[in-house]
Amino acid sequence: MHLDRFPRHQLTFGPSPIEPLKRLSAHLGGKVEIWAKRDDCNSGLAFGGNKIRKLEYLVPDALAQGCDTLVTIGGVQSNHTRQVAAVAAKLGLKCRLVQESWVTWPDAVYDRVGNIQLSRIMGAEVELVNEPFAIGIKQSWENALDDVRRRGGKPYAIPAGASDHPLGGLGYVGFAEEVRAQEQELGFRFDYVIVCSVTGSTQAGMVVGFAHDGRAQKVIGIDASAKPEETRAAILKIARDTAEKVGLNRPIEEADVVLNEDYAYPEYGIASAETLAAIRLGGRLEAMPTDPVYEGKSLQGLIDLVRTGKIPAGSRVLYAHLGGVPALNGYGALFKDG
Ligand code: 5PA
Repeated sequence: MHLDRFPRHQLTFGPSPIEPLKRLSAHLGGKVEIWAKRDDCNSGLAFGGNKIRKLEYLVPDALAQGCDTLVTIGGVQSNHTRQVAAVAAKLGLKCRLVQESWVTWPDAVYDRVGNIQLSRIMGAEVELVNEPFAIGIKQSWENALDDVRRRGGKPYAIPAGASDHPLGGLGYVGFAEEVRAQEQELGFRFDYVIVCSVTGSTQAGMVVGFAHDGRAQKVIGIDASAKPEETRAAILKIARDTAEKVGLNRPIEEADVVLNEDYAYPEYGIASAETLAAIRLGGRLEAMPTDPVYEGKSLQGLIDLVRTGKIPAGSRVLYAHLGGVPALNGYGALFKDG
């Protein structure tokens, strides 16, 4: 593999820490060792997260093209748009965000707090658009790109989640390389990696990165889109494109994309009672907050897979914590009693 062929603009602190979740492991019977890789605190840029790691590979392209405005899209409480706003501010670029009504949520301050508040504070131009959730290319985003051009700017187009972009899968190939180096120090290898998936490039990058040492199918995606066919297709496409880019020595097969659909209910952006229970458990046992849209669902998946023995006794499992905690502010009513 040749990840180092691609220029990388460092935005993370360096390798994100891996830590054991001892109280959670014990609570679930102590037969599976649960560890977390903390990409939720991988950067000082407005709380970091998985998009910062991806954007490290898009930024050199944006700068080389002489772009002056980063343009992207997400829901009202998108973590991705907040991280793009952060990167733009840090680099002295402008930022244009399309925030669609992907989630219908009644908290009165939903469009004032958390991610969207941070994006506004960092100077992004935020446009609220009344359109439903979908991970594909959206007209509203094309319109924003046109608008920047019309005003004489030079936009750099970043699709939802930085996923459907030629360089979008590279960051999480790097994640796998980082894990391999950390495993050397720990003196063991993880048997499974748990990752939340929606737009697909996080898992796609991991699939390619871990295919390098035969572990592609040990990357267990937990769908949070509730549109698993679209997410699965996105992961497969991005993984294949990325594998070719980095020169992986074997093709990516459909079976390499493992996506569990069991925890995305009732719908994208809405937490089930079981997701909320997982969020509380992570908070109470490990002081590790997770959000109701993404990481709470993958934490619920991890807990259930351990409890039901689908992750067998004796395994070591790595939970990739991808960030997203600022969105909790938009869901305050859910936790008013803890
Ligand atoms: C997101 C995505 P992928 O989109 O790469 O599959 O990652 C899923 C994911 N965890 C997992 C967190 C905290 C995430 O924010 N967020 C999107 C956003 O707009 O924030 C792209 C959907």
